[in-house]
Amino acid sequence: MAILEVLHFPDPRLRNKADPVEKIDADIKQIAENMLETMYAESGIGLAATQVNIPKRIVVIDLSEEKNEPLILINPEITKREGTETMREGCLSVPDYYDTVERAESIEFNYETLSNELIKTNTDGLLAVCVQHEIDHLDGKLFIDYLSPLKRQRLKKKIDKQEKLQQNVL
Ligand code: K1U
Ligand code: ZN
Repeated sequence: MAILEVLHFPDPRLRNKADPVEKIDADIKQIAENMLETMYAESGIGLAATQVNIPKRIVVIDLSEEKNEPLILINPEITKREGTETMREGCLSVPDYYDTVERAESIEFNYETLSNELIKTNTDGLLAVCVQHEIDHLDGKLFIDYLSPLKRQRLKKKIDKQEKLQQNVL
């Protein structure tokens, strides 16, 4: 197992669109394990392969308190969205920034498991938000893309300032 480097905004590699997984083999299982270890190490509740610079359609999620209920989604796809809800989101690729995003309230989605099973299911609440957030990553989209121009401008200023501070330290 290994902890992978999580890319941070504005890294252009976060904009790559991930390719479908053609065959679930030992390599894919190793990637999924490493992604889980990385997500736990970063105290996240989800992680998409794009965030660790692996352009494949793989997502890991664990919403449990004890961090012992991992979900591994291969080639996840949303087939139906219903209603809207707003929730405060964070992102391991945009550290120290949280904001409210409007998304579908409930979703139907498909994915493959590591044992090649095709699962068709539905969900709502935090899991629905998390699945939408992670599939956006696979399509090169970030939650900050949904912010108003004014909020994005403020965030950009904050990130520019942090980058300048970092350059002075190094
Ligand atoms: O994809 C990611 O960057 C992970 C992200 C997932 C996510 C969080 C909140 C709403 C939607 C999607 C995170 O885990 S950021 C960390 C975070 O917000 C959090 C961590 C522990 C408990 C609750 C939230
Ligand atoms: Zn994210």
